[in-house]
Amino acid sequence: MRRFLRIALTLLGLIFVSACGAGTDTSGDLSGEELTVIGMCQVGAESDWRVANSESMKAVFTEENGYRLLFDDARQKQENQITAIRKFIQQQVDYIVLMPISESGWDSVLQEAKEAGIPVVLVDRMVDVEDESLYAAHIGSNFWEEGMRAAAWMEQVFPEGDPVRIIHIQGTAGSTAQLGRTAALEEAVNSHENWELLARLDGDFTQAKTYEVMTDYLSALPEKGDIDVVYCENDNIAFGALQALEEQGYTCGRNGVNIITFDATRGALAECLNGKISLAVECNPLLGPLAAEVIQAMEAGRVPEKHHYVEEQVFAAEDLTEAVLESRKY
Ligand code: GYE
Repeated sequence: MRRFLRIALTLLGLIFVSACGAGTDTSGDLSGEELTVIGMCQVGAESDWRVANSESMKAVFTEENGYRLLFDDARQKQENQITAIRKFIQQQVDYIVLMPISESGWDSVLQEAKEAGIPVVLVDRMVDVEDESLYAAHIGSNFWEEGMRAAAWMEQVFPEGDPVRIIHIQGTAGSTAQLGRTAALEEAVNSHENWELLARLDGDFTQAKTYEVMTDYLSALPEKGDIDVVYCENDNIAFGALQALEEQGYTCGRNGVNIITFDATRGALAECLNGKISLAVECNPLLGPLAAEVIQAMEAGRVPEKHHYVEEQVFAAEDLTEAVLESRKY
């Protein structure tokens, strides 16, 4: 309906503009577009999960499916995401899909989108805003629950009372994935007297950063450390940690340092199958179809449910099979 009005207004505008003899529109205004225009603000390409997530979005929001997708890669910077949202508002897109890098700092720009009448769909992470009406829906994972699954596995494999010495490597500070997975580990450590947090490092969800901080940490130890678990907040952190640990002479796996990871992308499942990663907790990046469903519901005039969570499972090295790895889509 809104699009129909926009088309009519744009046509009127065009008649007016050509009557005045000036035919060029430099505003980038897409309000007359017949396809549903989606302005997408992606975090970046920091991880395998993120790349799979972007691909899933691009695969559903195609012209054949009736969409024009304007995809913005913020290169891991919130200010770039905010600039992209403002540009999409100016262009009068039909919907904004936002993967917010962190939870805070969204009130004003989302208010601007609301005032422009553009619904915002959050994908993956959440925003921390006073007014829930600033976003139409959220689609993603329950990161705290993912962390609790990892803690439950630790409880099951480490004999009660034995020391469990843990290194915790966090993802991007202030992101929902970091906050949830960290909160779960903190709760678990606090409720087990024999679990000890040796160090907390910042891996920013990337392999390169983690390799660097983990190498620094391990090489500063006076002697080889007794490490039972490295709790990695995503697969790329796990890859960086594994690389650093092996280089410093540690054995990873059920009889050495147990790497726990989140995402369970193909690369991590392969390391799990070969025994170097002990546990991979799934976080599903293939959120494109669900995002399209929510947008279709709004197009049909329905109010979508506010929160949509996806089903996820865990893969332990001991029961992972080649067949599961083969069938992995991301
Ligand atoms: O775990 C990580 C990515 O927010 C779920 O961000 C996402 C996380 C994912 O970079 O790999």
